[in-house]
Amino acid sequence: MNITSLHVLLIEDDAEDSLLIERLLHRYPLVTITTQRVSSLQEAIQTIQQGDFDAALLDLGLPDSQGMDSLRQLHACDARLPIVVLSGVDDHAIALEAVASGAQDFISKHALSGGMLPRALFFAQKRQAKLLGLEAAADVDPLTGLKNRRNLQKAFLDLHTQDSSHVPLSAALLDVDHFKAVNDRYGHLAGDEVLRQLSQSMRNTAESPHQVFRYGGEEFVFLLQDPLAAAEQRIGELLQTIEDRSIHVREQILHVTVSAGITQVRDGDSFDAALLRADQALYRAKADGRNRLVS
Ligand code: GH3
Ligand code: MG
Ligand code: MG
Ligand code: MG
Ligand code: MG
Repeated sequence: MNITSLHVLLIEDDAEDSLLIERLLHRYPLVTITTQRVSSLQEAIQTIQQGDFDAALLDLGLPDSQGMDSLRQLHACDARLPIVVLSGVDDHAIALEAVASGAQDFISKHALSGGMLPRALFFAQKRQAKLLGLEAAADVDPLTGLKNRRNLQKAFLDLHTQDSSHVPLSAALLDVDHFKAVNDRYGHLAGDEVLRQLSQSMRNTAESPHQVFRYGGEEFVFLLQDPLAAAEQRIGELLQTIEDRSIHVREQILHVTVSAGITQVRDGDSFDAALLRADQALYRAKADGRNRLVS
């Protein structure tokens, strides 16, 4: 067991209930549980932003908010915080609705005894940590460790709507040249290793705030917070670095090149529109002889 302490936000307006709950939590022998108590939803929302909580215990009857509304507002404030709902009403329908609305668990105040509440919080925290880990893993390409295309559209929108008149954005699509021949000649595992090593060079080019994604196969997308000329220089240097790079795969030394199409994102561009222009430019880079950048 790797959790030895839990910091819990207790959102409860009733002083007696609070005392009882805190006593149950503080007396728990296996995990050190600390609590911070607030007695309204507004206070809870302010406190969440300051503190570092592992879980929240939410009373459904608060002076400034009632029922599922509290749950939804709390969830909107911090979607990562696991919430266990407490209610004075032991109602199966409410319990199901709470869990369906994002609560990790529902506990009736009449059923509070012994280790039940600490256990519920402990498992809520564990489940949430697991879930967040799975979600994070789903965004990462397992071969290269780069971000995959799952959040590409969202990343584009985040950057592009950020006052695009002040933050220019360029998009580049890169494709490894004659990569099929690498696989055919050296084998698929060697091909994988080439992609891994190429992705290291790409990661260096995509230092924050720039971003790189493995778009699929041997294709990569860059979102660069650069006007076109600076973006062209950045990707041009990357292509040169890759051309110069000796890729060691087992006993062999390989050299590969990459072609790229690049475009400046325009006001009102959708991601698809920008990517289409980058793809058309990439097509010309291939047709013009590969190992080059076209805008
Ligand atoms: P071009 O210069 O026109 O891009 O030629 P190409 O051979 O790179 O183009 P093509 O699209 O025909 O081939 C891409 C190859 O990339 C085919 C596919 O087997 C290989 N590939 C895609 N994903 C992976 C991968 O994860 N690992 C390996 N080893 N190969 C991959
Ligand atoms: Mg209450
Ligand atoms: Mg390709
Ligand atoms: Mg191709
Ligand atoms: Mg290719």
